[in-house]
Amino acid sequence: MGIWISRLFSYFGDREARILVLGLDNAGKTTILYRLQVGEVVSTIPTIGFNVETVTYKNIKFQVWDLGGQTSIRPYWRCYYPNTQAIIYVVDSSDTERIGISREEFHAILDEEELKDAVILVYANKQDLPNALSEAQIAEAMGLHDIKTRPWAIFKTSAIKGDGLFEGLDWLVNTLKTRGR
Ligand SMILES: Nc1nc2c(ncn2[C@@H]2O[C@H](COP(=O)(O)OP(=O)(O)O)[C@@H](O)[C@H]2O)c(=O)[nH]1
Ligand SMILES: [Mg+2]
Repeated sequence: MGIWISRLFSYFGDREARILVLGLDNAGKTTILYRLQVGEVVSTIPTIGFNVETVTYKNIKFQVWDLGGQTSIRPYWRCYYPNTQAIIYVVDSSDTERIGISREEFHAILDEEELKDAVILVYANKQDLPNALSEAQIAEAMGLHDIKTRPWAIFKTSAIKGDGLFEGLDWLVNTLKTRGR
């Protein structure tokens, strides 16, 4: 387990905190969740019909689900919004065909009132693939520069190799600490 998680914990103290790991299916979210090595990944399929994976470290919950697809289940996503301090948004950098959909889903999440204070960390994942778009191309395609009201950053990652993930988390922890909320 990395030093970042204990730093994150020391920052939150005994406050409840949630970090959402979101993106289209196949982006690499589940792979990342395991890579973080925070603890046991628990998968639940609520009656509502969408799968949520959760890893808990003390009072900090990391929760993962796939965006896109059925619109009827979306209202239920709100159950997972309270106390969300950060969103880790994962993009498959090689999936140029669906980058527009990923952008739409991303901005819909950014527009959620309950998530408006969450810090945004974007992983431009699958950088090991030869056809992967660069970090700058992903930033452009995702409209990251339109985000004016809260901290955001993009990191290039390969969840398979383990590259870039912890650099991103370091940024996240430092940013949360600087904000002091
Ligand atoms: N080449 C490559 N494949 C990856 C990377 N991250 C995830 N994958 C693969 O992409 C597929 C989907 O990953 P998964 O974590 O299940 O995506 P999820 O649907 O977002 O949870 C799997 O076959 C992973 O092994 C990466 O950084 N590089
Ligand atoms: Mg998954």
